[in-house]
Amino acid sequence: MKKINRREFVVGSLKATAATALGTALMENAEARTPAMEFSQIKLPYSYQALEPHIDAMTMEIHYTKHHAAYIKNVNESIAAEKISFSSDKEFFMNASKLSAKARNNGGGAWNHNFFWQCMKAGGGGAPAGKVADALNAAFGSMDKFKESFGQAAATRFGSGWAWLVNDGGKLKIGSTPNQDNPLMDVSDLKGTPILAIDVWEHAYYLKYQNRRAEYITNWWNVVNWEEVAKRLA
Ligand code: MN3
Repeated sequence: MKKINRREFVVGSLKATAATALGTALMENAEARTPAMEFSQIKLPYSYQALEPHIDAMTMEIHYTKHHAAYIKNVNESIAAEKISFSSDKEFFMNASKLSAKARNNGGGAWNHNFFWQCMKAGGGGAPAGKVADALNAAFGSMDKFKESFGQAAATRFGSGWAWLVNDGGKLKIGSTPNQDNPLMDVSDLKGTPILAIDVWEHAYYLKYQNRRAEYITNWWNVVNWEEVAKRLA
């Protein structure tokens, strides 16, 4: 390991201080110009390769850097252009029926993917432990039945969309939404707080699975992040 001499240390500290001051100034400046609300893309919690072989690196990279990034950019454009001002994502989605198609579709796309990335992890899958297993068994009869219903919702969503596990006022429910709609939207038939979701747009699986959506869904269980599900159920 390289030993840092005193002079280098002092110079390094000064640089860090200057950078902090500059960062604060930039932040204050940005705040003054920022619209009332803004969506941002979370940092992917793992590498593009991390979910191999179930989800390939190329799909992850395109999905994150092209599709998701575009939803973020487009919804923020809409928010600025249409002067949309809500205090939270939740309020934004509760008013989805009043939004333009661009704001609704891209807002959904922005939020849904941030949620989706966290539904997965490297070395995920397996059987959930403790209270997650208890909750799913109680609501759906067994883990197998839960997976079957959720898989069915994902497989039968016609065209592009999402399948969800939601908590609707203390009751766990499974359903799906078209396009980039989500269960937080007032326009959605399925309502509740999202607990788990799978993206069944073709862009989520086509490079590896082509038209075989069912195979993608089956393999997707191998990357599910049950710890995250546990946090959301808490
Ligand atoms: Mn997608």
